[in-house]
Amino acid sequence: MKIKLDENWTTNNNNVPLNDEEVARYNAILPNQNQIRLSQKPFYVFMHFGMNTANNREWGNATETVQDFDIKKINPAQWVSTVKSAGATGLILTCKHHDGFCLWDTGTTDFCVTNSPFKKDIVKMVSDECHKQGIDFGVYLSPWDMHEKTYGEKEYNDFFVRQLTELCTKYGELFEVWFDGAKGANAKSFVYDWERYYKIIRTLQPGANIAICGPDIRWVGNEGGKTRLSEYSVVPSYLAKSETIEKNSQHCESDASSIKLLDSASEDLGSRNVLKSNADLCWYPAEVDVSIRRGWFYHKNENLTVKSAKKLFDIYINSVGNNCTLLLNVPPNDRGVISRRDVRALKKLGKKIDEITAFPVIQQNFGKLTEDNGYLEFRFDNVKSLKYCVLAENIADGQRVEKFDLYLLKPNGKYKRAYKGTVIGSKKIIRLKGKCVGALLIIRQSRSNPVLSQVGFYE
Ligand code: FUL
Repeated sequence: MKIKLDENWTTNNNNVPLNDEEVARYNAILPNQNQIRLSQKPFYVFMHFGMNTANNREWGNATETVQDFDIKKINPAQWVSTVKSAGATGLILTCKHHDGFCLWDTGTTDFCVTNSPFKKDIVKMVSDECHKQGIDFGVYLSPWDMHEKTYGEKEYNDFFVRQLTELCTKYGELFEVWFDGAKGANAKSFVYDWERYYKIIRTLQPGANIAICGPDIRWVGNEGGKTRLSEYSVVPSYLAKSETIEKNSQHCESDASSIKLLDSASEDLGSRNVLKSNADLCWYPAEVDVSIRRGWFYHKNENLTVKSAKKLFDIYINSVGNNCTLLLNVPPNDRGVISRRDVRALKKLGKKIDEITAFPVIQQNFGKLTEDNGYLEFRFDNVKSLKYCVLAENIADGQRVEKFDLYLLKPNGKYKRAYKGTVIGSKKIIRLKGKCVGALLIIRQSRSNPVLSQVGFYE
């Protein structure tokens, strides 16, 4: 293969401007502190648990009663230790799904867990356990509520704000609030007062990121663990508008667990081509939400659909290793524990994640590359069988790299291209194989000088 080693960002930047007004406009869009923290803790677990667990359903049907919640006990200590064994750092609980049943002791409705045979406040039990075992706690609160009578009337906004306020004040610090855009096709139409909801969260939980129908975290656009080739964090602001998100969300129960492939229209969200025609831009990084099983809630007849550790690890590489965060759903079962099969897969996943960086060959923080840094060359002290290369940009300086190539220097003295990449962002994990004695990283295209906080090679 002929290698064009002479072209890089310091020579021709792939024939696009390295610095001009447009580039400065893109690079002025930066993550806030909460979003930076998010990028440092990019893997956390979703737990779908509630009325649907008891009734073996994915969505409720508005006929449920508190008596239907006949779960006898739960084991939050096991939930949280399972999360930790997978290497995840947070847990988001479905405090209220579309059926409207609240898992906490709420003053807003009788339709809640403390009026059920279970009696205890599950949000309290789970959040206490997260704090005890040292992981973050977050809440999912479904805006669509098929049980609440005021849904569809403007009073519902007050009702929802009261629920949100309870969750934001009674359960300690929240790291994320997840607003689902899903709603049944036949449900009453309703205009949510999003700005009012956001204000409550900003005031009561200033450290929380607001996801999906929210301004901080973007839904990747499918629930199958897929990501785009280039996941940009700087995108047009209209993507964060609730109307856009609601339109793209689920509208029927059978949609809920389906794998939607990305359509080509939405494949490119943040290239220069897209950004140049959009005046308003925002920092809106993608989150991949995907279930370990076919459905979001536990169903006994889906025990055989538990994804293998290998599959989960592929999803991890594709998400966390592709400038996204990963929200992996692990539903506790109707006996109040996470089933054995899931536990086993998660433990193995945790081991695989640890192994990525367990045996470093070289790890370097370059910071801002200067005009001399056209190629970053690495020589190893002997022949290595590399397994991973991990790259990261310092996103506090924005998302800059648009194209790069990674070459490995083979023992015969020849370079072989191991990877052709686009964006790097908060993390890029590249799987490698074969023997080599060195490596060469060439940034081909960047928005101003690249700022690399990490280049690591691992055996
Ligand atoms: C969807 C919901 O309809 C599913 O039940 C699930 O909660 C998923 C995470 O979001 O929109």
